[in-house]
Amino acid sequence: MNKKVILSGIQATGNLTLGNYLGAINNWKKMQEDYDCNYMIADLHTLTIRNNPDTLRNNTLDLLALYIAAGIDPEKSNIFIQSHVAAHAELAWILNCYTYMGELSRMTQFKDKSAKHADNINSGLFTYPVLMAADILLYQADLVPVGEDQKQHVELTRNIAERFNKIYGDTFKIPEPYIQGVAARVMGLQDPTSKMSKSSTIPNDSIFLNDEPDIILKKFKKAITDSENIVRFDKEKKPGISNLISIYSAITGEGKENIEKKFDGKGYGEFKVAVAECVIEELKPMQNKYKELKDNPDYLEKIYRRGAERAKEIAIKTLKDVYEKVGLVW
Ligand code: ATP
Ligand code: LTN
Repeated sequence: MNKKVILSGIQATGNLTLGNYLGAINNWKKMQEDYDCNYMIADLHTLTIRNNPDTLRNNTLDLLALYIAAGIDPEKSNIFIQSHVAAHAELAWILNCYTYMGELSRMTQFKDKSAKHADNINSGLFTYPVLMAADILLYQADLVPVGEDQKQHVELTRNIAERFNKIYGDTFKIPEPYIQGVAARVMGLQDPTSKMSKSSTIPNDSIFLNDEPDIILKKFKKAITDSENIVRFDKEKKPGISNLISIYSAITGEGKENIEKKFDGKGYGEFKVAVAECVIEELKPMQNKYKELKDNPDYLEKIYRRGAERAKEIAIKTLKDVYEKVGLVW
């Protein structure tokens, strides 16, 4: 029986956070046995903000090392760099012509990012979700494992694909977002009302995957909570402590009620240390493996070259079909 196809990616914008790990990579790892997995490093998407070229190159390889260190096995999953497969940019152009300005204006990420980078609201930022749709549709993906914040983009992808299929007949598989786990939206430690993000400028708001244990402990100790001092899950009234409970639950596998019982009468100080300790333990093997891989650029190059070849084979089939359907001479 044919396995279902997965495609997902992360932008190469620097240090990954605990949010990226719990919301995305950790789920990717679990899917490798049962699905045909394609995991991409979204370097083209990164160009929507201004990057230093050397930093971007470095971040791209860093992200590749991190995928592997986190347990994405290149023998089981196809790992590749988005810009190595020209079909992504080619299909994105075509899909742009089947996407409406009104749809793109409603995208929450566009609104957030244009507020953040008011001096650089470029058209790439606006059409960012169309490139993402091309990423997904080229591989005829069934499922797209992402964090909660990307659900809207996958829904737009479905709309574009359905619109295209309606005009030209079956061309694209209609993908589903696959959002899993208690930590599908990890919130900032200093601002628990917005998501933990790589590009957050608030000090101590994000846990980075390469943070040293003492830094992780310090950040959790400083996490904003409330004055009740009772470990109880209540997202509305107690967003800070609820976020910490979700993180602890995602890592240990313990249910929320169990955690509330376990820390009954213990206060926030003790709970924060327990959360920090489980995060430190979870990240340790990945941090060690990552350091080894970074010292082995030849191995990394072998993986991304092979990944690009495999990805091209699949992507070109879909692109050719689309070119023929819209009337381009192939
Ligand atoms: P940036 O700050 O550069 O916008 P980001 O931290 O939001 O980046 P992305 O590259 O946009 O990260 O996201 C990569 C993946 O991680 C996506 O699947 C996204 O849904 C997931 N993700 C990002 N932040 C979180 C979070 N706080 N909680 C859960 N999942 C998250
Ligand atoms: N926009 C995504 C990254 C991304 C992606 C994709 C995710 C680019 N292309 C295709 C899933 C499928 C983000 O996480 N910010």
